[in-house]
Amino acid sequence: MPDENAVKAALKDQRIETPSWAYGNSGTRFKVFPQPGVPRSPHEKLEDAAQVHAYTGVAPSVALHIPWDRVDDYAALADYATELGLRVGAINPNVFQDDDYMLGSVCNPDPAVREKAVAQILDCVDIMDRTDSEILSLWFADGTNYPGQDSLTARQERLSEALDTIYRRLGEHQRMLLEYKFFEPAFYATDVPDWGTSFAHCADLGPRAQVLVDTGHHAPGTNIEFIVATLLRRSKLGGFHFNSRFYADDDLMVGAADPFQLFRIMHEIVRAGALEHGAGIAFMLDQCHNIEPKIPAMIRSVLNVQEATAKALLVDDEALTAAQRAGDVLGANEVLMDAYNSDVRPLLREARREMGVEPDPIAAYRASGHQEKLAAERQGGQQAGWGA
Ligand code: PSV
Ligand code: MN
Ligand code: MN
Repeated sequence: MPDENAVKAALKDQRIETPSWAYGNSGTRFKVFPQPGVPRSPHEKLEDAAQVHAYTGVAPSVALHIPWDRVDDYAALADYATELGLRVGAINPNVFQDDDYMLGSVCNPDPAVREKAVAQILDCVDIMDRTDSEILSLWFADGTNYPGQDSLTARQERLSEALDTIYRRLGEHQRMLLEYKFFEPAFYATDVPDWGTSFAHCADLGPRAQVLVDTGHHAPGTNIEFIVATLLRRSKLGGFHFNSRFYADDDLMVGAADPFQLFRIMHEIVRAGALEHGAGIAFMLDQCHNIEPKIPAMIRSVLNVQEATAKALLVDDEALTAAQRAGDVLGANEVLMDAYNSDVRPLLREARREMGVEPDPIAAYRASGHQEKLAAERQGGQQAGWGA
């Protein structure tokens, strides 16, 4: 059986990154519902992220989205993050919201548009330098809507050329993660639709290019843990964008739709020894909170990742391996399900007490009156940019 102290130590050590865009107002193409107390600037988004970290103790970094989080002085923004006990996490270049990008960004048939997109991404690497960010997180909305609209092969060539330019600009301590998504906004062919395409480009580029798995970017029924295991085997898993989906890219709270899937993913991570910091897997959230209050939703999401991780850590690996080797189908499944069905909340409360944070972060945040204070202080919160 796994040692309880070792399990707690691993949980205390895990880090989960929150995204700046989850703190702003968001919605669907039908309506963005503004919420009271929402941040009015990137600085205020950091302040909200600092609350999530204060209540959980495991969320010290914040991903930025450029230009949604545009400021004049990025070094000063990073300093402000430090003041709040945070640091800047992944930088996400936005190359999908300009009119120029109607036919794509780095895969666009027009070389001038491709150049503009690459320049924008290189600017983001400059921002990484100024903020000490180590991850460039790339997601391209590129694709086509109609058969024949553009050459699928030519678009891959353009993508490869752009990625190569960007890769060569990265500093020694920086890496780029290439995210895939099976459809939307392009409906016929997406240029990076799956892990295989992302893997192929990353393999061509080199060790500092890795695949980013966004859990919401798969067709229903996809065995995501298999993808995770395959990428881990080749040291090509860079990290996650956690969220959950019922239908499409729903961006709901991680672990809300399918906590069992999250557990299965974390089981592969734990089994491969990839929870340790040295493995370099970035556990990031990529969510929108359209109808629920954002700070507690982020806290809830962090707790959901921790719960899945705790269950994965509780898997009796020795018993599992023995059952697997013996071909004991039911026995092996039982070992896994035993861990999944355990109530890890008391263990997590204990780990939090030992860390000096609130054992029940949601209840403590609710009781703090912070949300009401924000609602009174902040008027006219910003839109996250997404769902606009
Ligand atoms: C769009 O699908 C998306 O949700 C991707 O997952 C990106 O990571 C995110 O937006 C931010 O650009
Ligand atoms: Mn994502
Ligand atoms: Mn997404």
